[in-house]
Amino acid sequence: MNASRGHVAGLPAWDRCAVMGVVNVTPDSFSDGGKWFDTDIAVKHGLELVAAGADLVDVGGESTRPGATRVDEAEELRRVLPVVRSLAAEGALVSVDTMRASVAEQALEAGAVLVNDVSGGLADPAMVPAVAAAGAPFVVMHWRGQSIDMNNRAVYEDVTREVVAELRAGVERAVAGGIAADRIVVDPGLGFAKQAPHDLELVARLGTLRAELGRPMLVAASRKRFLGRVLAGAGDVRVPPARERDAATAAITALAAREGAWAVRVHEVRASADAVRVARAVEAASPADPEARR
Ligand code: PMM
Repeated sequence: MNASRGHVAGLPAWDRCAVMGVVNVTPDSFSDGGKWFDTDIAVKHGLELVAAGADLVDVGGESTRPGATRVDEAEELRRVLPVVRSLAAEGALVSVDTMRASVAEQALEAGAVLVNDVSGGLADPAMVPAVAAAGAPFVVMHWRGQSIDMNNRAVYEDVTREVVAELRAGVERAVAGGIAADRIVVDPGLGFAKQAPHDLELVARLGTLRAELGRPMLVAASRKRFLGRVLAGAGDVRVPPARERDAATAAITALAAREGAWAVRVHEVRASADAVRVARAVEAASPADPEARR
Protein backbone atom coordinates (compact mmCIF):
# COMPACT_ATOMS: atom_id res chain seq x y z
CA MET A 1 0.00 0.00 0.00
CA ASN A 2 1.13 3.53 -0.64
CA ALA A 3 1.55 4.62 2.97
CA SER A 4 1.09 8.29 2.11
CA ARG A 5 -2.41 7.69 0.72
CA GLY A 6 -3.54 6.84 4.23
CA HIS A 7 -5.85 4.28 5.67
CA VAL A 8 -9.22 4.90 7.28
CA ALA A 9 -9.83 2.81 10.40
CA GLY A 10 -12.95 0.71 10.00
CA LEU A 11 -12.67 0.41 6.21
CA PRO A 12 -10.63 -1.91 3.99
CA ALA A 13 -7.06 -0.87 3.10
CA TRP A 14 -6.99 -0.54 -0.67
CA ASP A 15 -3.58 -0.62 -2.38
CA ARG A 16 -4.67 2.20 -4.71
CA CYS A 17 -7.06 5.12 -4.81
CA ALA A 18 -10.54 3.73 -4.05
CA VAL A 19 -13.54 4.45 -6.24
CA MET A 20 -16.81 5.54 -4.64
CA GLY A 21 -19.81 5.27 -6.96
CA VAL A 22 -22.68 7.75 -6.52
CA VAL A 23 -26.31 6.70 -6.07
CA ASN A 24 -28.44 9.85 -5.82
CA VAL A 25 -31.97 8.90 -4.74
CA THR A 26 -33.21 12.38 -5.62
CA PRO A 27 -35.50 13.89 -8.22
CA ASP A 28 -33.28 16.96 -8.65
CA SER A 29 -29.50 16.34 -8.42
CA PHE A 30 -27.69 18.42 -10.98
CA SER A 31 -25.86 15.53 -12.58
CA ASP A 32 -28.34 12.67 -12.65
CA GLY A 33 -31.47 13.97 -10.91
CA GLY A 34 -34.49 11.69 -11.14
CA LYS A 35 -32.78 8.79 -12.85
CA TRP A 36 -32.43 6.58 -9.78
CA PHE A 37 -35.33 7.97 -7.71
CA ASP A 38 -37.21 4.66 -7.39
CA THR A 39 -35.82 2.34 -4.66
CA ASP A 40 -35.46 -0.77 -6.84
CA ILE A 41 -33.86 1.18 -9.66
CA ALA A 42 -31.47 2.86 -7.21
CA VAL A 43 -30.43 -0.51 -5.73
CA LYS A 44 -29.95 -2.00 -9.19
CA HIS A 45 -27.86 1.00 -10.18
CA GLY A 46 -25.72 0.67 -7.03
CA LEU A 47 -25.03 -2.99 -7.81
CA GLU A 48 -24.12 -2.07 -11.38
CA LEU A 49 -21.61 0.45 -10.01
CA VAL A 50 -20.08 -2.28 -7.83
CA ALA A 51 -19.88 -4.61 -10.84
CA ALA A 52 -18.16 -1.80 -12.76
CA GLY A 53 -15.47 -1.55 -10.08
CA ALA A 54 -16.82 0.65 -7.29
CA ASP A 55 -15.22 -0.10 -3.92
CA LEU A 56 -17.92 1.86 -2.10
CA VAL A 57 -21.34 3.22 -3.06
CA ASP A 58 -22.43 6.60 -1.70
CA VAL A 59 -26.21 6.80 -1.21
CA GLY A 60 -27.77 10.25 -0.84
CA GLY A 61 -31.36 11.48 -0.65
CA GLU A 62 -30.84 15.23 -0.75
CA SER A 63 -29.59 17.29 -3.67
CA THR A 64 -26.84 19.80 -2.88
CA ARG A 65 -26.67 21.45 -6.28
CA PRO A 66 -26.25 25.23 -6.14
CA GLY A 67 -29.56 26.84 -5.24
CA ALA A 68 -31.13 23.62 -3.92
CA THR A 69 -33.56 23.84 -1.01
CA ARG A 70 -33.60 21.20 1.71
CA VAL A 71 -35.68 18.05 1.68
CA ASP A 72 -37.46 17.22 4.95
CA GLU A 73 -36.14 14.54 7.26
CA ALA A 74 -38.98 12.03 6.79
CA GLU A 75 -38.60 12.20 3.02
CA GLU A 76 -34.81 11.84 3.20
CA LEU A 77 -35.19 8.74 5.40
CA ARG A 78 -37.80 7.32 3.04
CA ARG A 79 -35.46 7.74 0.09
CA VAL A 80 -32.23 6.56 1.64
CA LEU A 81 -32.88 3.77 4.14
CA PRO A 82 -34.31 1.03 1.88
CA VAL A 83 -31.52 1.60 -0.65
CA VAL A 84 -28.81 1.45 2.03
CA ARG A 85 -30.36 -1.66 3.57
CA SER A 86 -30.65 -3.53 0.28
CA LEU A 87 -27.19 -2.63 -0.99
CA ALA A 88 -25.57 -3.57 2.33
CA ALA A 89 -27.48 -6.87 2.32
CA GLU A 90 -26.04 -7.54 -1.14
CA GLY A 91 -22.56 -7.10 0.30
CA ALA A 92 -21.80 -3.60 -0.98
CA LEU A 93 -19.80 -1.21 1.19
CA VAL A 94 -22.24 1.66 1.60
CA SER A 95 -21.54 5.23 2.52
CA VAL A 96 -24.44 7.56 3.39
CA ASP A 97 -24.35 11.10 2.02
CA THR A 98 -26.31 13.16 4.55
CA MET A 99 -26.16 16.29 6.68
CA ARG A 100 -28.65 14.89 9.23
CA ALA A 101 -27.59 12.95 12.33
CA SER A 102 -30.87 11.00 12.38
CA VAL A 103 -30.33 9.82 8.81
CA ALA A 104 -26.70 8.93 9.51
CA GLU A 105 -27.65 6.95 12.62
CA GLN A 106 -30.38 4.97 10.92
CA ALA A 107 -28.29 4.37 7.81
CA LEU A 108 -25.47 3.00 9.99
CA GLU A 109 -27.99 0.69 11.66
CA ALA A 110 -29.16 -0.37 8.20
CA GLY A 111 -25.61 -1.37 7.25
CA ALA A 112 -23.78 1.75 6.04
CA VAL A 113 -20.07 1.80 6.96
CA LEU A 114 -19.18 5.47 6.37
CA VAL A 115 -20.91 8.82 6.91
CA ASN A 116 -20.29 11.40 4.20
CA ASP A 117 -21.45 14.79 5.47
CA VAL A 118 -20.92 17.59 2.94
CA SER A 119 -21.22 20.08 5.82
CA GLY A 120 -18.50 18.35 7.83
CA GLY A 121 -20.81 18.28 10.86
CA LEU A 122 -21.77 21.98 10.66
CA ALA A 123 -25.36 21.60 9.45
CA ASP A 124 -26.55 19.44 12.35
CA PRO A 125 -24.91 19.77 15.79
CA ALA A 126 -26.03 16.21 16.60
CA MET A 127 -24.02 14.74 13.70
CA VAL A 128 -20.55 14.52 15.27
CA PRO A 129 -21.80 12.99 18.55
CA ALA A 130 -23.89 10.48 16.58
CA VAL A 131 -20.97 9.38 14.39
CA ALA A 132 -18.69 9.27 17.44
CA ALA A 133 -21.15 7.09 19.35
CA ALA A 134 -21.42 4.69 16.42
CA GLY A 135 -17.62 4.56 15.99
CA ALA A 136 -18.07 5.15 12.25
CA PRO A 137 -15.65 6.72 9.78
CA PHE A 138 -16.60 10.29 8.78
CA VAL A 139 -15.98 12.50 5.76
CA VAL A 140 -15.36 16.16 6.63
CA MET A 141 -15.96 18.20 3.48
CA HIS A 142 -15.11 21.87 3.05
CA TRP A 143 -18.44 23.71 3.32
CA ARG A 144 -19.44 27.30 3.93
CA GLY A 145 -23.22 27.03 4.13
CA GLN A 146 -26.34 25.55 2.58
CA SER A 147 -26.61 25.22 -1.21
CA ILE A 148 -29.41 27.79 -1.51
CA ASP A 149 -26.91 30.66 -1.35
CA MET A 150 -23.48 29.01 -1.27
CA ASN A 151 -22.26 30.74 -4.41
CA ASN A 152 -22.29 34.05 -2.50
CA ARG A 153 -19.67 32.55 -0.21
CA ALA A 154 -17.23 31.73 -3.02
CA VAL A 155 -14.91 34.57 -1.99
CA TYR A 156 -11.27 33.77 -1.26
CA GLU A 157 -7.96 35.58 -1.09
CA ASP A 158 -6.03 32.31 -1.17
CA VAL A 159 -8.37 29.40 -1.75
CA THR A 160 -5.88 26.64 -0.87
CA ARG A 161 -4.81 28.28 2.38
CA GLU A 162 -8.40 29.02 3.43
CA VAL A 163 -9.71 25.56 2.54
CA VAL A 164 -6.84 23.96 4.50
CA ALA A 165 -7.55 26.17 7.53
CA GLU A 166 -11.30 25.58 7.44
CA LEU A 167 -10.90 21.82 6.92
CA ARG A 168 -8.40 21.68 9.77
CA ALA A 169 -10.99 23.36 12.00
CA GLY A 170 -13.55 20.79 10.83
CA VAL A 171 -11.25 17.91 11.73
CA GLU A 172 -10.58 19.48 15.13
CA ARG A 173 -14.31 19.84 15.77
CA ALA A 174 -14.87 16.20 14.85
CA VAL A 175 -12.06 14.98 17.09
CA ALA A 176 -13.19 17.22 19.96
CA GLY A 177 -16.65 15.67 19.53
CA GLY A 178 -15.27 12.17 19.96
CA ILE A 179 -14.59 10.89 16.43
CA ALA A 180 -11.23 9.10 16.35
CA ALA A 181 -8.73 10.97 14.16
CA ASP A 182 -7.88 7.80 12.26
CA ARG A 183 -11.53 7.54 11.11
CA ILE A 184 -11.62 10.98 9.50
CA VAL A 185 -11.43 11.64 5.75
CA VAL A 186 -11.10 15.19 4.37
CA ASP A 187 -12.57 16.52 1.12
CA PRO A 188 -11.95 19.95 -0.50
CA GLY A 189 -15.62 20.20 -1.52
CA LEU A 190 -15.19 21.01 -5.20
CA GLY A 191 -18.08 23.14 -6.42
CA PHE A 192 -19.29 24.03 -2.91
CA ALA A 193 -18.96 27.79 -2.42
CA LYS A 194 -16.36 27.77 -5.19
CA GLN A 195 -16.06 29.21 -8.67
CA ALA A 196 -14.38 27.23 -11.46
CA PRO A 197 -10.94 28.83 -10.93
CA HIS A 198 -11.10 27.91 -7.22
CA ASP A 199 -11.92 24.29 -8.10
CA LEU A 200 -9.06 24.11 -10.60
CA GLU A 201 -6.58 25.57 -8.16
CA LEU A 202 -7.63 23.08 -5.50
CA VAL A 203 -7.13 20.20 -7.94
CA ALA A 204 -3.72 21.63 -8.81
CA ARG A 205 -2.87 21.77 -5.10
CA LEU A 206 -4.16 18.36 -3.99
CA GLY A 207 -0.64 17.39 -2.93
CA THR A 208 -0.46 20.46 -0.68
CA LEU A 209 -3.88 19.77 0.81
CA ARG A 210 -2.91 16.20 1.57
CA ALA A 211 0.43 17.16 3.08
CA GLU A 212 -1.03 19.99 5.17
CA LEU A 213 -4.00 18.04 6.50
CA GLY A 214 -2.33 14.65 6.95
CA ARG A 215 -5.59 12.78 6.53
CA PRO A 216 -6.87 10.51 3.72
CA MET A 217 -8.50 12.66 1.07
CA LEU A 218 -11.67 12.18 -0.96
CA VAL A 219 -11.90 14.05 -4.27
CA ALA A 220 -15.36 14.54 -5.79
CA ALA A 221 -15.08 16.32 -9.13
CA SER A 222 -17.55 14.16 -10.99
CA ARG A 223 -19.56 16.03 -13.66
CA LYS A 224 -19.15 19.32 -11.81
CA ARG A 225 -19.59 22.78 -13.32
CA PHE A 226 -15.90 23.60 -13.43
CA LEU A 227 -15.38 20.67 -15.81
CA GLY A 228 -18.15 22.03 -18.01
CA ARG A 229 -16.33 25.37 -18.06
CA VAL A 230 -13.03 23.70 -18.98
CA LEU A 231 -14.64 21.72 -21.80
CA ALA A 232 -16.46 24.77 -23.14
CA GLY A 233 -13.23 26.70 -23.48
CA ALA A 234 -12.79 30.45 -23.64
CA GLY A 235 -15.68 32.33 -25.24
CA ASP A 236 -17.58 29.14 -26.02
CA VAL A 237 -21.30 29.62 -25.41
CA ARG A 238 -22.09 25.90 -25.18
CA VAL A 239 -21.15 24.38 -21.83
CA PRO A 240 -21.45 20.59 -22.17
CA PRO A 241 -24.19 19.24 -19.86
CA ALA A 242 -23.33 17.10 -16.83
CA ARG A 243 -23.81 13.79 -18.65
CA GLU A 244 -21.09 14.79 -21.15
CA ARG A 245 -18.45 15.33 -18.47
CA ASP A 246 -17.49 11.72 -17.65
CA ALA A 247 -14.29 11.62 -19.70
CA ALA A 248 -13.18 14.87 -18.05
CA THR A 249 -14.07 13.32 -14.68
CA ALA A 250 -11.84 10.32 -15.41
CA ALA A 251 -8.99 12.71 -16.23
CA ILE A 252 -9.37 14.26 -12.76
CA THR A 253 -9.44 10.76 -11.27
CA ALA A 254 -6.06 9.95 -12.83
CA LEU A 255 -4.60 13.22 -11.50
CA ALA A 256 -6.12 12.72 -8.04
CA ALA A 257 -4.91 9.13 -7.82
CA ARG A 258 -1.42 10.23 -8.81
CA GLU A 259 -1.54 12.93 -6.10
CA GLY A 260 -2.31 10.30 -3.49
CA ALA A 261 -6.07 10.77 -3.08
CA TRP A 262 -7.55 8.08 -0.85
CA ALA A 263 -10.71 7.91 -2.98
CA VAL A 264 -12.64 9.59 -5.76
CA ARG A 265 -16.44 9.95 -5.78
CA VAL A 266 -17.84 9.47 -9.30
CA HIS A 267 -21.11 8.85 -11.12
CA GLU A 268 -19.63 6.77 -13.95
CA VAL A 269 -17.38 4.18 -12.34
CA ARG A 270 -15.81 2.19 -15.14
CA ALA A 271 -13.64 4.95 -16.62
CA SER A 272 -12.46 6.10 -13.20
CA ALA A 273 -11.65 2.53 -12.13
CA ASP A 274 -9.53 2.25 -15.28
CA ALA A 275 -7.90 5.63 -14.61
CA VAL A 276 -7.00 4.48 -11.10
CA ARG A 277 -5.46 1.28 -12.47
CA VAL A 278 -3.37 3.27 -14.93
CA ALA A 279 -2.25 5.71 -12.23
CA ARG A 280 -1.33 2.78 -9.99
CA ALA A 281 0.72 1.15 -12.74
CA VAL A 282 2.55 4.41 -13.43
CA GLU A 283 3.15 4.87 -9.70
CA ALA A 284 4.57 1.36 -9.41
CA ALA A 285 6.89 1.99 -12.37
CA SER A 286 8.17 5.29 -11.02
CA PRO A 287 11.85 4.86 -10.10
CA ALA A 288 11.85 8.16 -8.20
CA ASP A 289 9.24 6.99 -5.73
CA PRO A 290 10.49 3.92 -3.82
CA GLU A 291 7.49 4.24 -1.46
CA ALA A 292 5.14 3.42 -4.31
CA ARG A 293 7.02 0.22 -5.13
CA ARG A 294 6.13 -1.43 -1.82
N1 PMM B 1 -20.60 16.55 -3.97
C1 PMM B 1 -21.91 16.28 -4.12
C2 PMM B 1 -22.55 15.40 -3.23
N2 PMM B 1 -21.87 14.81 -2.23
N3 PMM B 1 -19.85 14.46 -1.07
C3 PMM B 1 -18.55 14.74 -0.89
N4 PMM B 1 -17.86 14.14 0.09
N5 PMM B 1 -17.89 15.60 -1.73
C4 PMM B 1 -18.53 16.25 -2.74
O1 PMM B 1 -17.88 17.06 -3.43
C5 PMM B 1 -19.91 15.97 -2.95
C6 PMM B 1 -20.54 15.06 -2.08
C7 PMM B 1 -22.68 16.92 -5.23
O2 PMM B 1 -22.65 16.17 -6.38
P1 PMM B 1 -23.87 15.21 -6.87
O3 PMM B 1 -25.14 16.02 -6.73
O4 PMM B 1 -23.57 14.89 -8.26
O5 PMM B 1 -23.88 13.99 -6.03
